[in-house]
Amino acid sequence: MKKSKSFAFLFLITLLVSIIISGCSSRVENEEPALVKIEEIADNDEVAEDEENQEDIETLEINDTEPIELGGELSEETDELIEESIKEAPKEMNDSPLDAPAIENKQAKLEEKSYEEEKKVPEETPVVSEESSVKKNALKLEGKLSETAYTLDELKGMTDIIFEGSFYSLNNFGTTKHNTFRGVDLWKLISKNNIASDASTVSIVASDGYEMVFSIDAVKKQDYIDETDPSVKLPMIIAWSQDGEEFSIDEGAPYKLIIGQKEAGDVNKPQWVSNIDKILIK
Ligand SMILES: Nc1nc2c(c(=O)[nH]1)N[C@H]1C(S)=C(S)[C@@H](COP(=O)(O)O)O[C@H]1N2
Ligand SMILES: [Mo]
Repeated sequence: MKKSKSFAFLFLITLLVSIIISGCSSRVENEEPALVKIEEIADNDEVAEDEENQEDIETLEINDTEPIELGGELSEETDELIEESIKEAPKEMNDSPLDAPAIENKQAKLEEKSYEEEKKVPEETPVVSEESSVKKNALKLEGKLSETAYTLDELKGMTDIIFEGSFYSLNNFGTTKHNTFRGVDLWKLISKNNIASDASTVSIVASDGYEMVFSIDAVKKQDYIDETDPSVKLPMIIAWSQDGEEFSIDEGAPYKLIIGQKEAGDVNKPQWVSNIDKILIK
């Protein structure tokens, strides 16, 4: 019996070699993959009784979409496989010729995987759209507080914490400007959500990854200045409009962090985070 298995294995190798030689430049499209021929041999020799082997054969048969390329990369791969089979032949042949690595074609493995994954999908998975459960263009508050997300309309409804005022900006190039912003007082907004007593920083994170980190004390501060006007005292705000015009949603949620100056000469414009994705308390 062992002798006939050896013969079957040798035959298999011979077959593979002849496939490579004859198929070097040919392309088998959507036909039986060459390796499926193993099944025929196996059936003839009545050695394909092992269920695992049957599964391997089924997997090979699933190949009905991707054409198998013979020659080029695959033939190199096949060469390797043959070398491997020869090396491991004695051990493998004690089980069954079909366990030989020759059928462990990488493509077959891949298909086996996706096939297995397909099989695992329950038949009636309820499809819940993420869009329906997540508020669109919401301002997210995350981290050490009661996490929440506010829509623009919800923010506009918070009349108790709305702040509108003229802010002076100075950027790195010395450019200065005055603009009127309308939004909510950042500290008062955070305070509505049970901020943890050990929270120490507030990160303002934009959808493009731009981020500014402030200490809790910096966010609490309600007396940022405008170096051109000593009468001005400003809180940090999350604004949704500038000079009466709402921010566009083209590049993210329509919120912008606005902060005054700590002292005269303070370059505050780079701290104005546009398109805020979330406010993260740490
Ligand atoms: N989301 C986001 N906000 C940002 C930046 C950025 O790259 N991404 N750049 C900052 C810098 S360096 C400056 S000077 C100002 C520029 O603001 P402006 O685009 O309104 O001129 O935005 C600040 N806010
Ligand atoms: Mo900048």
